Amino acid sequence: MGAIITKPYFPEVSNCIKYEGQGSDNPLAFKYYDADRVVAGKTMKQHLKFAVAFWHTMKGTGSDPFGGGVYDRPWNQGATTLDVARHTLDAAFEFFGKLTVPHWCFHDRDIAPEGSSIAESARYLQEIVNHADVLQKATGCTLLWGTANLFSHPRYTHGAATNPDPLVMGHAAAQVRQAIDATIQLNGQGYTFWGGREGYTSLINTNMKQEREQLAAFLCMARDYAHSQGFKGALYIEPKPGEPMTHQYDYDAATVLSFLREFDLMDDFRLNIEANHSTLAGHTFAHDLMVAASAGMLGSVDANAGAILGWDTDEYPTNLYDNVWAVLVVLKMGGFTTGGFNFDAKVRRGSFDTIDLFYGHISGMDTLAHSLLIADKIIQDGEMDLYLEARYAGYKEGIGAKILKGDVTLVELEDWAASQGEPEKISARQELRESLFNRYIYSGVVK
Ligand code: XUL
Ligand code: CO
Repeated sequence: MGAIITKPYFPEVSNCIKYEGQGSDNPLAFKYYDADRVVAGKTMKQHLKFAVAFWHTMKGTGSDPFGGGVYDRPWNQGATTLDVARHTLDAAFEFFGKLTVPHWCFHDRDIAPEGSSIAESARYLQEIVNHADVLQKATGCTLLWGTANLFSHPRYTHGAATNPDPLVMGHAAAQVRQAIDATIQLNGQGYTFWGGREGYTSLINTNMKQEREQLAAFLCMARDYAHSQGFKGALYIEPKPGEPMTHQYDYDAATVLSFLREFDLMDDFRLNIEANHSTLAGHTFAHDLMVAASAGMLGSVDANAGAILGWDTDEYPTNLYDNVWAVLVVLKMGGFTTGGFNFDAKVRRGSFDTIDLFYGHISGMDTLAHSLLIADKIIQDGEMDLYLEARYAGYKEGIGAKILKGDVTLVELEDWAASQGEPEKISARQELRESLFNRYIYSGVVK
């Protein structure tokens, strides 16, 4: 990582965070994330492709549904809103450098203020993107993905692309057009569409069929624009089941895949799966990742964790079990290409200090690095794969293989079953499998 080029907004951390190993009791050191350590043919840095989310880290205020902001951030100062934006970006790149993350992610309205017209907003964004360009070149930290905030402004209350008023979609088009340009200028590897308010609260006033068609039409326009500008990165849809709307059109991975198939968009979009969104949809994180990966559609991951509160609490990932599964799915699909692990996570309301931002990210990075070592060990040992192969062996040859090839009729299958009699009752050994899996988790597998 390049030199720190701004005044220190984080004086409590004077140097870059280093790997000190499991024996270290330094809270400002990595215990597992050793960026250059090679695992399964790539460095940890290349596998995990960590990104910091600008919105939570730099713009988070600690507000919740019961109270407003509580943090005093030293970068929240300046004569104009553009000055504040510049200082916030300087502070962000100081943070990225000290944390040694290779990437970051932003929404247009996180990094630049909204103007009083489309043209003024575009000017503000361009100024700030030019500044980000300089900071990226100076530090080596680059954009994982960009996006547009199509949910905070009051005009988006009834949705952006799914709004009954095409003028609202027009404003969304302006933001997405400008945010795609910003992503291209900053060499972003991807561009994300999270639905925001694309959903509804009641069918009593909603034409669901048309709203979904509007959304598809909007995504087509955005895709065509990105391609016309030579954008080579990936376009992602990020599923989420509810919040802010009661019913979100991008409920979960399976719903998004079906939407993309319905509107013939499978070749143009991939999925960005977020842990806390999967659990809000009633799934595990691993389930949604597996649904996306099985369809060859897993693009990137928003790493975080939910709590029992029942809303999107966006905590840092600290749970080895869930994250070993996540890394397993990523390794088995051959790793990320354009995507990575973006920490869509924030410090708790009571974690007032800027140093808490370091503790949160260090903890998340170590959890995923540790998970990488364990997932690699599971794959190397091959025991889990052997078990799965044995369990599905009936489909490897004979009638099973013919079924998968589509070479058997229903009647032929009936005749075969009649000749075989009752199937054996074979235990799925779930309890044994769980205990074997835990051996990997608890052995720690490091050194
Ligand atoms: C909202 C969420 C967003 C997206 C980007 O729950 O996850 O921050 O990741 O718009
Ligand atoms: Co997210």
